[in-house]
Amino acid sequence: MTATSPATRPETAQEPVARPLWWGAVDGFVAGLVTVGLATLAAAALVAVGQSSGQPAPIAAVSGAFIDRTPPWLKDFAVSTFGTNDKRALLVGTVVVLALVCAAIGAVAMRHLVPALVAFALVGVVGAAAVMTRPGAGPLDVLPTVLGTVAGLWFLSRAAPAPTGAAGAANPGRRWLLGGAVGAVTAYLGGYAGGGSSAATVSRDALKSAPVKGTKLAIPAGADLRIPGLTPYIVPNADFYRIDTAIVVPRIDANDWRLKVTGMVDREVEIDWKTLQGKEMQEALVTLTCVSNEVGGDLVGNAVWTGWPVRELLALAGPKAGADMVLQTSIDGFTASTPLGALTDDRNALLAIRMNGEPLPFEHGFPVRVVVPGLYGYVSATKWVTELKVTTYEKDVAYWSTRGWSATGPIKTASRIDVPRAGATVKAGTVAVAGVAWHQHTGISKVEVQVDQQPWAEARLAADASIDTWRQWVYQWQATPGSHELRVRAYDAKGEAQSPLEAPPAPDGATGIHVVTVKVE
Ligand SMILES: Nc1nc2c(c(=O)[nH]1)N[C@H]1C(S)=C(S)[C@@H](COP(=O)(O)O)O[C@H]1N2
Ligand SMILES: [Mo]
Repeated sequence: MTATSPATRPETAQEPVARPLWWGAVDGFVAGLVTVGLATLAAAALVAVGQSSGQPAPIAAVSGAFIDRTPPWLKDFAVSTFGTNDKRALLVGTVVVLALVCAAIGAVAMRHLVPALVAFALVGVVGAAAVMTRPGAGPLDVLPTVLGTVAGLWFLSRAAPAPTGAAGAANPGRRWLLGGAVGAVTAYLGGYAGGGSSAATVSRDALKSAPVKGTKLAIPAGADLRIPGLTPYIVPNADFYRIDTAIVVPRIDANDWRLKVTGMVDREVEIDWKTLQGKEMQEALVTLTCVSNEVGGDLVGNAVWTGWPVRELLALAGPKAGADMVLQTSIDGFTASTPLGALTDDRNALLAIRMNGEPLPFEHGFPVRVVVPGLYGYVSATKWVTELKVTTYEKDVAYWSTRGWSATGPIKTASRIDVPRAGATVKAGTVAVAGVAWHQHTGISKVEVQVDQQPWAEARLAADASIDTWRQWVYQWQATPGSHELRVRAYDAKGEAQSPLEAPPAPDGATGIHVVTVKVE
């Protein structure tokens, strides 16, 4: 008989079994890794074979569920602390918390195996619950998390000492190495495969070479002052700010994309990618702004958008009298409440498919997003849009409006100094003070700069390309040595000055004057 036979047990049991607590913690951690790895890989497989349109990977699902339950103040804190990395920070946070919980369970398992296994299973149930409450979740979505959890339980029960103390005491290094390798490799493969659906990339690449049907836009030469340090008039896609609640950027195969118009309409209509391609496209310059932008902040950007006017699609459906809002829905569950009027009047509200001539980047909504001049992004600029429900403000409430933000989101007049930067040191003499000012769909008529307590002086405005975009401005300042405060204020095309009152972004956009302090030598 071999060493595993009952006859030899007493022999092994006589060895002193001194298992330090951290052994158990490592076992718990590795069990968690095995669970997450297998679940992530299985989730990627489920998506790859087209059996899931939800978020079957548990880590992403838990983070996503967390975001959707985040109070506005915490969201503001996350955006201001981590900027556009807020999602990565949340994913890392989720993983760290899970790792600690698993380690604790592993430590408990050394003494009390059954309660530890129950606790581990409960963690799995939390993951499964998050997965099943994600938008678009189907019954099969639960499988990856169940599979992973069962594997983790098995690992943990194997790691725990046998009643005699023999099995668990032997060779933990090998067990950790094997479990760790399985967990890490499957997590890596799952993350890799889940990150990019190749069909989506192929459909996006196909649009690169497709001809654009419609009119080309002419941008006046003088719209960009080309001053070093001044944000370019048109922001390149790679530098464009990004704000969304998607933990994993949706990668949609354009050929699977459909947009439905529902609700208070004469007839529901649906449009697919091929039909949209055949439409007469329009190019429009529109500056997007986030309501969370602080005074002087950079959550604003200008791009050329190519798309089909939303009003033409809505006209096919025929909105009924009494409707005053369109509830836009995205594949990721995000919703936006847009005033119906802004989508049916003559402004350039587009179902955009291109950004600065390129197919929309996945991060910015490929295959189709909405862009509406004059409204903050959270009430208008739905990425990965899938449904437009014609309705009323009384009946429906959108994603951020249930979280304390205003239901309608007209953009406020604002201005920003880009150069010199706050805290910069410049040479005495003529210094170009320059920046941007915006009030989309109204336009900017005047910008003024104030140095210290001197009278406000008029800046020179760059050429006006559209009332829907920001406008660059420059003021030639005769700088004298010392420390100076520079202020800017803008007037919209109606002659109204921006509000000097300091207000935070919530609930409907920040106001106040941007001030920078610079040193002159
Ligand atoms: N699907 C989806 N669309 C969305 C959001 C989102 O969270 N999900 N965020 C909105 C917000 S708050 C803003 S400011 C803009 C930002 O667009 P961008 O990321 O392309 O700059 O997208 C809007 N569209
Ligand atoms: Mo936003």
